[in-house]
Formats: sequence, structure tokens, C-alpha cells
Amino acid sequence: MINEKVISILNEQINKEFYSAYLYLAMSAYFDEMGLHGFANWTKVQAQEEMDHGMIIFDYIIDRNAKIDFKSINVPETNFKSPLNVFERILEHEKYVTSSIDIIANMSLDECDLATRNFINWYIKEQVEEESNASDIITKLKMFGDEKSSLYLIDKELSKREYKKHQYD
Ligand code: OFO
Repeated sequence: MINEKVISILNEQINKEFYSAYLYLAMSAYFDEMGLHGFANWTKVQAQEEMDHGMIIFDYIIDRNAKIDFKSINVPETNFKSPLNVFERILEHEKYVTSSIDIIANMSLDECDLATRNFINWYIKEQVEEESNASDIITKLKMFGDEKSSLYLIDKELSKREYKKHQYD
């Protein structure tokens, strides 16, 4: 029987993942309005991945015969100021998500729930990649972003990102 505290924090994490999807969709809509369709694509693909993150936890809770607790998803922020500002906020958000994942890892150990501790490893690895992706784009935007031609090239590169369903392995 899975511990109640662990179930509760996993349910909160589902909500955070779906909030992340909303946030990335808000960013995608902002980029589309600016005509930056590559940036819009990148953030939309990320929104799809966030929904996968939420669904993987959903399936895990069901597999453990525990209850899903539905909560409202907050309205995402929309006052974005520039592509660089968006990616700085992405990095800040992903650091916050990383700390939530770390809390789940620690709590599952404290509660001797080794199955959840093992399950959450996938998310620990995933967060390293998410922070690194945001940092890479911030570096490029800081180096070249002010010039329109460079922004165009970065936009072109980001248009190549394709959505692949995130599988738990
Ligand atoms: Fe689900 O990793 Fe981003 O938020």
C-alpha cells in the first residue's frame, strides 16, 4: 500500500506538469503572435512533453491502486517581454520543477517507498535535460539574439524540434 503523503505529492506533481504544459502553450501563442514560428513550435512541443510527464505519473498512481486527486490548473503568466525573457523564465520554472522532483525523491526515501524512489529517477534525469536545453537557448539568445538575422536563424533551428511521445523507460 503506497503511503498517503507520497500519493499526495505525486498528485501535486501531476498538476505542476499540466501547469507547465499551459505555461509553454502561453509562450507558444506569444511567439506565434510575434511571427516567430520556430520558437512557437519548440514551446508547443515542450507543452506536449509536459502532458506526457503528467500522464506518466497518472498511470503510476493508477498502477499503485491509489486515487487520483484532480486540482485546478492555474492560469499561466502571459506578460512576456522578449524571446530571451521567455527562456529565462523557462529556466527559472524548470529549476522550480527540479526542486519539486527532488522533494518527491527525498520523501519517498523517508517513507521507505523504494518503488516511487525508483520511479522518480526518470524525472531526475529529465530535469537535467530540460534545464540544459533552456540554458543553451539562453546562451544563443544572449550571444546573437538582438540582431534580427540571428533571431531568424535561431527560429529556424527551433522549428526543427519534433514531438515524440515521451515514454517512461
Ligand atoms: Fe515536466 O519538466 Fe518541464 O516542467
